[in-house]
Amino acid sequence: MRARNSDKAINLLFNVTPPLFEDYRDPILDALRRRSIDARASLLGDIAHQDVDYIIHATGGPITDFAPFSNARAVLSLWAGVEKIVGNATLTQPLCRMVDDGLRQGMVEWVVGHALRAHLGMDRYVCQKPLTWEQHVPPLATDRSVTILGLGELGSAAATALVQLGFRVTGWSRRAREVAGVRCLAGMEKLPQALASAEILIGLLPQTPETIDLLNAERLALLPKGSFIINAGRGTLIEDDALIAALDSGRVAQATLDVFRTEPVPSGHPFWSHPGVTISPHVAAATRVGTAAENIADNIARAESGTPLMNLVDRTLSY
Ligand code: NDP
Ligand code: OXD
Repeated sequence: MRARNSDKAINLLFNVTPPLFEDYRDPILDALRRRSIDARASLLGDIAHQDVDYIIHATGGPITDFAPFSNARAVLSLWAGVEKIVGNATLTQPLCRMVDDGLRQGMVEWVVGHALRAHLGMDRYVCQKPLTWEQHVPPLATDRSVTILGLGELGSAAATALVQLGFRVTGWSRRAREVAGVRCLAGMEKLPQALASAEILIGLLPQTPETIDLLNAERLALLPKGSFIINAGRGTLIEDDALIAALDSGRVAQATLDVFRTEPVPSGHPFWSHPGVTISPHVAAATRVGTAAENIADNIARAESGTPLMNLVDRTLSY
């Protein structure tokens, strides 16, 4: 990594949409200034390719060929999920993804909210019109088993919050993990066990070749009857047709989906009309400008001082 010449302003190229440029430019430049780094911000077309030091990236940005940016020291994603860029063959620069306190807190709130909604059967009273006087007392959280697929930054934070509420939480990941109070399982051979106890199943996995269609008909059939699915990782995790069939058969009582194969969900897709599906339009957790700008600035400061980058994506794993 090139050592920093402190007299020279560095050049940031924002590979983002114009509204995101407006949102992020000043917070990132300010955060860098607080770290004694002067920087200039540009959009594609405003700067020579070879002068770019860092690329700030978000899905929807205009650059698809990263090869001409031969002096760029890193591509820094504003998104946690990098499936749309990680396989780009022109991208040889280090790729860092977003790990952000705002993103983490937002996801914890969203997951806990929907887990409690499922656990308490809230829809019964919220959606039923006219309401009839029927009492359904839910079990306590201590008698409810929840499984979280993915025990990374977001999954482990959600698992911890659910443990604090008293739920019996199982977490599943690729490598062995330890999260206090969570029964941690790892690897494909443990997936059936993780699914078998999932009265509430929460998806917080990245999209990789291994996770696409992971929840097919055969695996959905391993869930306890009447389970709830809450997916906020990526929409490719669950086969759409298999999910509809599992809902129709009662294997799955309800699915709350924040992520989809195609976003927005195309009109006419069965999810729109299925009574067991709640569509949440990819709002589970958003990167927050304030905390994310600090993250980007921290990483640039590290690169400039020759310290290893944080949150590097492992290209061999695709996340
Ligand atoms: P991390 O990379 O921190 O964690 C990913 C987790 O998934 C890890 O525990 C990892 O295992 C596990 N995993 C990956 N592949 C496999 C596999 N083949 N088998 C078992 N476990 C696997 O990611 P984050 O927690 O930060 O984010 C997760 C995803 O959430 C993002 O990739 C993104 O798609 C999505 N997201 C959605 C948002 C929304 O608003 N809906 C907002 C932000 C993110 P291991 O621990 O062994 O590495
Ligand atoms: C992300 C997302 O990956 O919002 O950051 O899904």
